[in-house]
Amino acid sequence: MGATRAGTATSRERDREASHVEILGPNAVILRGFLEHDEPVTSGIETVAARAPFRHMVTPGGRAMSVAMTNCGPLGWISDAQGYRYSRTDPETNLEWPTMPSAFLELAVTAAAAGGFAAFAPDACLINLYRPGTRLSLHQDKDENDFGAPIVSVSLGLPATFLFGGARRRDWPRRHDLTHGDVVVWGGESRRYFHGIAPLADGCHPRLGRRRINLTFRKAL
Ligand code: MD3
Ligand code: FE
Repeated sequence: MGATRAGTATSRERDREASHVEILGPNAVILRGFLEHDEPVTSGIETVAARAPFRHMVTPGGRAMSVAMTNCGPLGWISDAQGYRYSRTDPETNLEWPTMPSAFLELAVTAAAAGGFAAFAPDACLINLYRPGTRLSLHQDKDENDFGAPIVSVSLGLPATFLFGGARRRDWPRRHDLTHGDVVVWGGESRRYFHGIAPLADGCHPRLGRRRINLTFRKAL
């Protein structure tokens, strides 16, 4: 579409564009449809999960999380009775986490740059698996050391309602749909905001079936 028409584009015309940007909050942008070729990413997930299977981690309070998770990269986020933290090894196997597939790293770095963060160097990728009914309650991500680095998230499969609050738990969350191929870059103030995922609605995605998978790239150390 020509630049001269951009200002008058209808929503149907925007739908045909490869990708467009929506502002979510201070230094937070949704890059709609940023992921163009999902195959290298979905096959990367299979490779990672073959060595570090998805599992329901237990919160410090002793409850199994609704989301199933695994990790790749030098550091992986874990939760157990001792608390939340990053670990070099998978507590299920005592092996190092699988290497971050090159397609993951390239996606994270190019998305961060598109969102205004040059030279993003993630050392952790948390992979969340949602089935119909799975939810992630409002929380902050504060187990990372470097709050100057953004978090990049990639949504695959079934659509989800993302809940985006503010700096305080009582800040009423706004709702945003995240669908297959959307990439979000969270930096600045937004990096500390409360957020979550509403219970996943049932459906069947042509590529992923009855699942949603979310990758979050982080600089943990
Ligand atoms: C906003 N994951 O893994 S991705 C998480 O879809 C997490 O699985 C959700 O929240 C998911 O911690 C949401 C979007 C996201 C990720 C991290 C953020 C939004 C964020 C950190 C700070 C602010
Ligand atoms: Fe989070």
